[in-house]
Amino acid sequence: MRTRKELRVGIAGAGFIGAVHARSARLAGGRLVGVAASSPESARRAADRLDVPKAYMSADELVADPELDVVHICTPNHLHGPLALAALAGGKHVVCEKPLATATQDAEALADAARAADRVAAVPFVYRYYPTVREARARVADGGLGAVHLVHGTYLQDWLLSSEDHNWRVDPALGGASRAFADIGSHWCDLAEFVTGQRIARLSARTHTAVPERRDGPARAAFAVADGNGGALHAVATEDVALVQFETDGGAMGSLVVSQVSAGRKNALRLEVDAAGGALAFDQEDPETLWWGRREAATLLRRDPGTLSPPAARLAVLPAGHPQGYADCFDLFVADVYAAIRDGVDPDGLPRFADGVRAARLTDAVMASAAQHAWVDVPTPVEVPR
Ligand code: SOE
Repeated sequence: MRTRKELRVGIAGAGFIGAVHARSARLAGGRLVGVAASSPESARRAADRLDVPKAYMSADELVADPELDVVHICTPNHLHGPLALAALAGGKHVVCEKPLATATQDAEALADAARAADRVAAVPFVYRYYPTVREARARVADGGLGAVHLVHGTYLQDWLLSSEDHNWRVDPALGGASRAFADIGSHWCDLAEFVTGQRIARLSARTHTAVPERRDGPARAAFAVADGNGGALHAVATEDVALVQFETDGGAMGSLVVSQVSAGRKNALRLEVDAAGGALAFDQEDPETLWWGRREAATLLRRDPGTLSPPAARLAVLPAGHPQGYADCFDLFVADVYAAIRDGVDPDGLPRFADGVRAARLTDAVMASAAQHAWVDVPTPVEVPR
């Protein structure tokens, strides 16, 4: 009977993503001890919903619980930093939703604290876990595509299209100074750098608030449809749209359109890498295939464990024709985190706090460039040992 170290898990935050973390933690062999939410009553409802024994009085109580080995932080963004720091101080491993913190210096302090505490500390840039993304990364890395000329794409959603749509992310005090770029542009940039192996070295950005006023209304989950019971209109200080052009440290050019007000687009992350010997394109809403373009033809490569490169096949847990999706990415991500905790391994492509710091620095550069209407250099991370 194979026995493996039991991991006692707490989930701080009971929204849509907290439930996703809870499911993946269970599938990775974690024992869910308890959940915290915005109030004790909300935590009790979440404990019932998630079939978890304990409802904490607060997230602070959860991260201080000596009976936990791993804490998943799924609260609104402004709480990420303090909760992650407290969890690390208490000797826990941490999975913290992006953005790691709403200020770069706080994100850097968290990465330093995780290293000092020798804890596994990860950020769910989970789109890395699509096997077709790993296939694209492997084909760029093996040199088969040649020099990368252009990296471009979009990340489009429509859940904030109406002035009736409201969410804590809109409020800079809860979500941070940047909304659309920090929330989803960060995913796209993480994926672009992950697939190409290149870093965005300088960028020029513009941001736009397309919906200048929104109704307060009861805080609704991401993607929830407005029920028309909104409160008073209030001015919006965070961006709905970000346009970014960039140059990489590998000599490529790039562009990105980020929007949370694009009607009909639900979670449309698209990335294309155009190189000397061919092009690859990934669509998060159609992740079972990878588009491969050459001068003489264009092909749809299928996610088939039997034909994928080894780094991609590792994540292809279902046969071809049995689609893997977003939840599978989360399961594979948490399984890698727990393997790193249990076995001290360094799973290929595991996004850690250093990647959260990178996202924070890119966000700072986008906001600075948009404010100055100028090109801005992006500090290239010093690759620190895990
Ligand atoms: C809302 O924009 C959201 O849930 C993001 O917060 C997630 O990071 C993204 O994966 C899906 O959309």
